[in-house]
Amino acid sequence: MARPKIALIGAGQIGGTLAHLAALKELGDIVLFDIAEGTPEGKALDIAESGPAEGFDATLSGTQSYADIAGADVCIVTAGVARKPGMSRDDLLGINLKVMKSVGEGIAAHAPDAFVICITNPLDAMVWALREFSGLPHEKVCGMAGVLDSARFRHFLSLEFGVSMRDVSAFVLGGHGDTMVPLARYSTVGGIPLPDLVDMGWTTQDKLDAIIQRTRDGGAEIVGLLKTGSAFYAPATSAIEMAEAYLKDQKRVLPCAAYVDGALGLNGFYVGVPTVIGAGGIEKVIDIKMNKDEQSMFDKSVDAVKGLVKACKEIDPSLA
Ligand code: A3D
Repeated sequence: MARPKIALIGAGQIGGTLAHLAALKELGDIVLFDIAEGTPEGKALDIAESGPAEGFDATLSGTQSYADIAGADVCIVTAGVARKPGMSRDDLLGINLKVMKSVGEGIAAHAPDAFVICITNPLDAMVWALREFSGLPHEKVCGMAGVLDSARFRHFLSLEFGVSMRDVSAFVLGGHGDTMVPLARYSTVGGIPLPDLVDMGWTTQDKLDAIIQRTRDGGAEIVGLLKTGSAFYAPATSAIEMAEAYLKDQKRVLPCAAYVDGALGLNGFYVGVPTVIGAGGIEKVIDIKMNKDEQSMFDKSVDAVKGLVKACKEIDPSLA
């Protein structure tokens, strides 16, 4: 049986890290696509040359032609630009929307059966636009954000409690941005929900609130430290976890930006929700029950994403 084919659209910081991780994990053969001539070819060759020492079996190649992603099983999209000083949100939206158009058309023409994971920001609006431009089934197009946001929450909680990150599970919903909704009630240490841990005196509500805020600001914290560019190791790891769940039909329960039609009071909308990822793509959106406070945070987050989608439709009337 041939190895699966993984197309990475965008060979920047995250794209290169995705290629390295996919090779190390032997998830399949890897094609890096980027408009920057030489970048995908150079990264592919560099990673391939680590193969003898690592002992992986995978071919890596770089390209500027969508024809080379033909038949890809998974496409992970990081193509686009990041916000630069002086650039408004709408400027960024306009530029990355055009990128999503070319990527969506490229995937539709050459890899229409792929499971597509979008990482390009602003995430929830870009995954919606990518789905619209590609015309792929909704369950085959999703966005990576919740796995990363939850991983950040889990990391900070493990530091607070002094326990292994493996024993901390966390739940983050909503859009990827300031309005994301880390749900303490559904987050646990060794199965014990966070509010119970506060009652037990293992931490305080103030400390928990500070951790939740640090999670919301997780991306900005890294940008502030790096000064140029944004996080790429953990974002790449998170998308690889989703790709692996699809390729190995793992039925993983992972939060991601998925098309929600009927669950959580939403009709036909992309936002961060708990899902099951397996060979069918997004096989299920888990319709959790929220209390009044959680629902109002979630509604606020949904409204923020709706604002971005509206702005996309104004920029490109073909999407309206
Ligand atoms: P970067 O290193 O700039 O890579 C982006 C790549 O896209 C560059 O190599 C560009 O040449 C390439 N590119 C630009 N236009 C096109 C095009 N039309 N077709 C193909 N390739 C193109 O960025 P990065 O890898 O650090 O980040 C990529 C994206 O992920 C950005 O939009 C970030 O904001 C976003 N991001 C999202 C998260 C989430 O959790 C959702 C986290 C971190 C970064």
